[in-house]
Amino acid sequence: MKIFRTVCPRKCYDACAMLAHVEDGRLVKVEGDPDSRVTRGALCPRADRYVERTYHPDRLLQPMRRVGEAGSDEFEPISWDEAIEWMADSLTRTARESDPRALLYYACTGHDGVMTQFGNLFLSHYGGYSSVYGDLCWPAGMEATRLMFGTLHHTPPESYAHSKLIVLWGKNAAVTSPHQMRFVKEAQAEGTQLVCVDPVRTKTARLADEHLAPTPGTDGFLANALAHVILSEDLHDAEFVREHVHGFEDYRRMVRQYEPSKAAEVCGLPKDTIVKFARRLAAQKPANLNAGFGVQRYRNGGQTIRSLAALQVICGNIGNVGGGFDYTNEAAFLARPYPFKVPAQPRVRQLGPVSQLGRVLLGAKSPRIRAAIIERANPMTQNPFSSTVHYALTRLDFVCVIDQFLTDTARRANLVLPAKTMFEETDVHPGQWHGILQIKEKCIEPPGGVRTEREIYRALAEAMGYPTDQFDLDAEAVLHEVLPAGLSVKRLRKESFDRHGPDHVPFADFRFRTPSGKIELLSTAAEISWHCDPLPFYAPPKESAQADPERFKLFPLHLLTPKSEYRQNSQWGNDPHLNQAEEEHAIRMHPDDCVARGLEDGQEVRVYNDRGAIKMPVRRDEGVRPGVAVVYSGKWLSRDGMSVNVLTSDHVTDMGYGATFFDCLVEVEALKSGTE
Ligand SMILES: Nc1nc2c(c(=O)[nH]1)N[C@H]1C(S)=C(S)[C@@H](COP(=O)(O)OP(=O)(O)OC[C@H]3O[C@@H](n4cnc5c(=O)[nH]c(N)nc54)[C@H](O)[C@@H]3O)O[C@H]1N2
Ligand SMILES: Nc1nc2c(c(=O)[nH]1)N[C@H]1C(S)=C(S)[C@@H](COP(=O)(O)OP(=O)(O)OC[C@H]3O[C@@H](n4cnc5c(=O)[nH]c(N)nc54)[C@H](O)[C@@H]3O)O[C@H]1N2
Ligand SMILES: [Mo]
Repeated sequence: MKIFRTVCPRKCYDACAMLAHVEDGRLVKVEGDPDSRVTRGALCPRADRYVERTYHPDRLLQPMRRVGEAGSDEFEPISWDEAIEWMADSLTRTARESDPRALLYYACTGHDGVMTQFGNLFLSHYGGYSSVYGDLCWPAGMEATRLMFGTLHHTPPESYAHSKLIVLWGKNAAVTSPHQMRFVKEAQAEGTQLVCVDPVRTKTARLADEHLAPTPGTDGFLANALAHVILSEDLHDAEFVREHVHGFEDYRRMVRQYEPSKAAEVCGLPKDTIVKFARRLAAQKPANLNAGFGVQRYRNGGQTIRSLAALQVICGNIGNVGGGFDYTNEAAFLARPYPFKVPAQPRVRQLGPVSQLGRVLLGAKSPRIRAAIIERANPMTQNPFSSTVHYALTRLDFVCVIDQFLTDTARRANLVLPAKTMFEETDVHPGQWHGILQIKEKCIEPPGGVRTEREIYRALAEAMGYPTDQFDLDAEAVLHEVLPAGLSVKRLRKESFDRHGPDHVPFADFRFRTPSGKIELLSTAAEISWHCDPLPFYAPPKESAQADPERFKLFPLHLLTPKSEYRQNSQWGNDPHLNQAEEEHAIRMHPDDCVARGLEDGQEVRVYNDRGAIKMPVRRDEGVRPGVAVVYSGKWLSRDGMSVNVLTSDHVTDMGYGATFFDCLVEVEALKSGTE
């Protein structure tokens, strides 16, 4: 038996440190690494299923050619030689008859790491490609945090022990960052108070001392109203603001208009609750405020995060032990790109924001998109307004998907190539919560017939007559170049790398890499870069009663589609054990909203708007705010008969080119008998 230290490479907060047990070349057990300071020997329910995932009977083990219609599971196995020849022919024809930019290269976050760069090396030789910009996940909040503080610092997990108050705002840490939640609970046991702000009484909200459930997308208004109370009652930290803040007087003038009585109306919370929460924020110092990604999946997401961060600024909760505004960790970007030598930079055509993948593919002209390579991504289920992705993919001449399973996206490919798992290639991976860089060690060989992406692109380069020497670089050689200065692979094998350590206090030196060198409540850069107001004024979400009363009349429910505890986006959606562990897959609504529509508990309903419709049972749930409906995302069209993203909007966030998954209105009705 051999034991390897490794780390979960999903796009996830926790990046769990794991020990992989291997016997006779086979992975037999995966457990949490007890030596990790932050994940401390525990795994989430998904990582606990890595052995089963690796040897899942549905895992793809050889290249497959689709013989049935798009969406079906009719594929036949072909040899690697045939697959590579077909792919090389298709790409050569695309470039010859049209332009290299008639090829779409699309990768998402199914597997992070630095060994994912070989696709780009191949495309440099190919000469060009089309792409989309932005990100489905976190960019509005990242941009907002950067505009205000200059960098994305994050407090270390240990700092909660010093906080009097922790606010988890639009973050369901008990589900999406369970190891963080352990630290929160430990602090609570010592007297720290936890406030959770979420329209839904989530697992996290149930653990909180206070839960505020505002109307979705109105948090910016709420935060500005809290600031109104804090400033009008002179509860702010005047000295901190004088020393370290740019634009305070403008901000103070701005928040005057956000009266708590107005906020009560807009956010649907009692005025008294708002006033009390404001006083609490100012009084219970040091306080940590952690904004989740959920709160920025709206058109107004960036400005909302700026309003949230501003609260910590005016209360002087920046640079102090136990304080801090947390969003994500700049350490997530510790590794640099590998300096490949390429004949010329590829000509990249940016088609548009990733949230509009389907729309921009359909609209691309001169050249139109003819072919696509998709890896580490499942846009058929994960991208918003997914019916547009469906139309776009089925119109292409050639689609190659590299994945471990026959996902909804893979079913629309002409050619599917089997992908390696995390245990089959060495790489490094940082955590976006704790920021610790860990080695992900290769511990087993890929099963016969499976190649790493690097090997796939190498074979393709060879078939197309490109030089292959750089594709032969192994993981150690790549890591050697991309790791932060002074850090070696050898050292990383012995211990993980934490740039700051457990006692780190972000911004303790009060130096901010912003244009003014101070915290920018007033940001000219926001205006120049994003045409946003330099102050964090509130604008309603695009799909709301305030912004679009006509739409609201037709579709009066806010649909939230957050993460399930039992899937990683769409991953593990094919795990029978986890599917069983999840509560029934249903749309959850407040009993009043069910009664108003004559819906019985458990009844089949149709959830619809002008983009699409799905059907599923409804569950009456007191924990969901009236006017809101909740469906966990990540179900598979091919397995579960529906993907919630046929309903979601493909608008773009106010900054960072993010997606607006939760900025989505729907209506729900009883399924009439005989309706499909
Ligand atoms: N409605 C709704 N939609 C959402 C969200 C939401 O909250 N609500 N969240 C959004 C967010 S935050 C994100 S990050 C995106 C994620 O979107 P995606 O990254 O597209 O989705 P995933 O389901 O994580 O995984 C993509 C695929 O990668 C494959 N994969 C895993 N490892 C490897 C590998 O080593 N090589 C290759 N080639 N493939 C591999 C998996 O099998 C999986 O099919 O989804 C977004 N979609
Ligand atoms: N179990 C599990 N964990 C995961 C993932 C997974 O798929 N499964 N995916 C990982 C990834 S890719 C990501 S991006 C992270 C995201 O993890 P989180 O940061 O927790 O973000 P979300 O799950 O998108 O949303 C969090 C909460 O925001 C709430 N919310 C929605 N709208 C609003 C609003 O207007 N105001 C407020 N205050 N709250 C609102 C939702 O009800 C939800 O409970 O999780 C990571 N961890
Ligand atoms: Mo994400």
